[in-house]
Amino acid sequence: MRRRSILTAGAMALAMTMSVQVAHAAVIDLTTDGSSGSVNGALFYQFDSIPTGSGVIDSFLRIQGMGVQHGYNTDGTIEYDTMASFTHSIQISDLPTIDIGGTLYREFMLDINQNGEPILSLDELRIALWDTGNLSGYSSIFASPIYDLDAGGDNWIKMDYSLNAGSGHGDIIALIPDAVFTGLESQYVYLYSKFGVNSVADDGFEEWAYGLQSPLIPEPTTITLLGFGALFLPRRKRR
Ligand SMILES: [Ca+2]
Ligand SMILES: [Ca+2]
Ligand SMILES: [Ca+2]
Repeated sequence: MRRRSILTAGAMALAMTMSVQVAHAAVIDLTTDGSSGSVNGALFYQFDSIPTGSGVIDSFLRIQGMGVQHGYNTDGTIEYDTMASFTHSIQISDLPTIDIGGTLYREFMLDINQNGEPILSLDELRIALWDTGNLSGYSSIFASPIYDLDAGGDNWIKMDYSLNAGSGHGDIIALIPDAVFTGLESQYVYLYSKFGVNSVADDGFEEWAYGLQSPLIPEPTTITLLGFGALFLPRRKRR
């Protein structure tokens, strides 16, 4: 009897924890130099990725609009605010990996371009896999993404264009756990993103890319020094 009540209390505590997680909504503030944050296992990092020229990165998705804008990469018919130039399919094998704290991640770079309103929100980010690279019509694969920024709550990422202003400067590094990229390396990677809901988009395009030769972010030891360490090291208690 006593044991049963303990189990029930444990189950209730677990249920409460789960409900808190479901209701959890986070704002990852990347508006200071070198700031970072984590959502649903992915790491987001404010970082000046230069150079961003051809031969260094492959830009695979450009989105441009005013206010709210969204789109995804495909070799098929482009939709929404996706720009035809540069947008194309990519495969898992294209994405460089980086080991951080014993966990392997796949790296994406985001280059934002704003003018009158430097603060821009990344409100939705979904990554999905498929066997072919030319899906159109906002395929149902996005209903079963391997990564969803909004899984468990309406999360968003706050970014500041002015930190890395000017052409050729990437702004955000997104590291998605390699473990979610299940299946063959030849599988196609679809990235859907929406900007401007919490802070409006203006001016130039937003562009997703990956490093052609290696990850764009520095070696893990350097990353720790720059700030990722805060995610892995226990905080000191104040006395
Ligand atoms: Ca930029
Ligand atoms: Ca959101
Ligand atoms: Ca823009």
